[in-house]
Amino acid sequence: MDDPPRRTNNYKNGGSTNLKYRLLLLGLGLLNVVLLISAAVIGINCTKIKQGSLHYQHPAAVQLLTELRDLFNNHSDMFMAEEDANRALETTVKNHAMLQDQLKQKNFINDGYLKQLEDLQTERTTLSNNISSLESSCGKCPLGFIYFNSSCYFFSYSESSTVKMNWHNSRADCINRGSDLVVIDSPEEQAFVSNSIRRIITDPTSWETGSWVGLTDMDIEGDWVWINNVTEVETRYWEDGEPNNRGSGGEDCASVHHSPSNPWKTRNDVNCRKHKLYWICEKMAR
Ligand SMILES: [Ca+2]
Ligand SMILES: [Ca+2]
Repeated sequence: MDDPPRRTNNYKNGGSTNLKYRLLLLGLGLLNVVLLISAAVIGINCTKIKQGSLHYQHPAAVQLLTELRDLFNNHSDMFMAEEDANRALETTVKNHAMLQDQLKQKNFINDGYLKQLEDLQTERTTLSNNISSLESSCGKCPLGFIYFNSSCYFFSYSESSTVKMNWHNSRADCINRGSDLVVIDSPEEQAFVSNSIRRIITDPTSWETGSWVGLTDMDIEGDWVWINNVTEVETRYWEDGEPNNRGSGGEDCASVHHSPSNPWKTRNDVNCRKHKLYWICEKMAR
């Protein structure tokens, strides 16, 4: 009879190892169960805590939240109102600037109208004076003569701006018109002549735009005598530096022309025969 196979030490060692594995597996399983239970408990508690925190509402907190919400809503309303007010302000400023521009334009137009009105009033005054002058001189002066202070005056420039003659021919023309060269024997007459030549002479800076008057020193040099034999004693009506009797043949006949720097200083001595100028005639009014 054969002996039963003997269990070797290896066999013994293999059984011990299996037992360890089983024990280890059992321990791990138990540990898993414990961990699973712990996770479940923690999850449940977390859920409770979370739910409790969500649903927990203290009255003071609720009031604060409500006030905070109201404040936020009020702030939003105020912000929107501020924006509306800013837009309205911008519109108002633009409208104001536009109105100011319109006002400036209207003032400019009004100034133009006022200037035109002043010009028309001045023109009406001038026309009125002319009518008065014409009415007062009506029938007193020949055609082409201007009435002033009981005399009639003819300014050749007003008849022709191109015709000029020497002093002798000019005097002859005046005589042909029933007059003679003007004799200026009062400040009023000097002012009348000064104003008249200022109106009719277009180039007041040149002596060649002057007009002959009835004043000469052809008999005695430097002794100025009017054609009515009255010696001129006034010297203030000569232009500065005149009379100077300059040039060959001298300058023995007086002319007048407008002096912008001093309307009173109108007189200049000119060569009677060589130079040709306009002339002024005078005769007594009827
Ligand atoms: Ca002279
Ligand atoms: Ca001179």
